[in-house]
Amino acid sequence: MIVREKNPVNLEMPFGEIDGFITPADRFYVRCHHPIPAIDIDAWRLKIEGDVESPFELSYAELSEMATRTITTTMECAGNGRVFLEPQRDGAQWEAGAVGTAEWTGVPLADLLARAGVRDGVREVILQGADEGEIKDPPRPAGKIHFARSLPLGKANDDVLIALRMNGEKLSPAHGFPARAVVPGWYGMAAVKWLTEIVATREPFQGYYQTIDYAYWKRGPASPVLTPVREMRIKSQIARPEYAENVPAGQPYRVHGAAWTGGAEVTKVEVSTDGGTTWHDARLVGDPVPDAWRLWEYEWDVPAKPGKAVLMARATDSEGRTQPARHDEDGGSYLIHHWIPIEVEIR
Ligand SMILES: Nc1nc2c(c(=O)[nH]1)N[C@H]1C(S)=C(S)[C@@H](COP(=O)(O)O)O[C@H]1N2
Ligand SMILES: [Mo]
Repeated sequence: MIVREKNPVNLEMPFGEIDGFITPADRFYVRCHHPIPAIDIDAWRLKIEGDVESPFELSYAELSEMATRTITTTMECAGNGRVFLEPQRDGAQWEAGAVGTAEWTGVPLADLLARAGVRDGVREVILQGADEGEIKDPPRPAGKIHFARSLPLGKANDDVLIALRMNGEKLSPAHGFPARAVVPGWYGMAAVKWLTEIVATREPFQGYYQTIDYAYWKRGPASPVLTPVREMRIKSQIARPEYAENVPAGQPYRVHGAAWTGGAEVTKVEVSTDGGTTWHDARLVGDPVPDAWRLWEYEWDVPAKPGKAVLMARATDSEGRTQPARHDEDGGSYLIHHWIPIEVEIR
């Protein structure tokens, strides 16, 4: 793993090394805003409260006894690929490895909300984690705050899991033990780790991590509106060749990578080996899995003449959405899904 920050711990997988559909837990990127909280599992409780008929709390044993569902989803940090932005932006300088696909097992959030009895008029469900810390740069609230995000009630009741297991094993501390949210089709910041509180609310939640942080400017009929980052944008990444790799001249080379999107299916991946002038269809590998990435490959006939080449990949989904040629500045340092040029050396 590549260490982007030591404390709080932030690790990315060298994306060039993906070798399968499922990302093993110890190769799955780690994104933490605060130190990993020390959790005493006997004292830990998950509270379901707010605007509900009967608030309640569960111990780890009680939560583990509930009926579970297992889903395979891709999770990408909304800042994945930030290092490719020009000019350079503040924040963790992720390359392409702040993304992974895992099999998650957990209790549907809808079941917990049904048991609590959500009152009429509730619009959002806030998820809060046990981790806390002070924000460095203004604007910021005073003192320590917890990591928290909200979901619209419709999404919360649709397909969100309170996951207890990742790839069949108990969650590791870095990935949110004892329980974390998994929010299919959304960027990773929605997948709150070390969950302690689930709060139903009538008001749109305006917490730090969906206003000051993890928000973008959405265009509408009037002035741009600051909007929480939510659904993942259509994106493809080249795993190999890697940036600055030496590619043997005059031989076939298997260009490969992965592509994903939020709430739709990847239907096409194209590859350019001439800096975006011409594009060729890549082969989509395996069968589509909802809300999970699709691996792809393309056999490149590498020219016999040595020199530089610029590779790019671009994906299209079943909603007809495709990747833009350039980064959308309204996304700030998030939603990075433009064609990312991979320069290689043919030798
Ligand atoms: N409590 C808590 N949950 C959190 C975070 C955090 O810092 N604290 N980081 C979020 C972000 S930004 C991402 S991308 C994902 C990363 O999950 P992972 O570390 O298991 O890959 O967790 C999300 N959940
Ligand atoms: Mo993230």
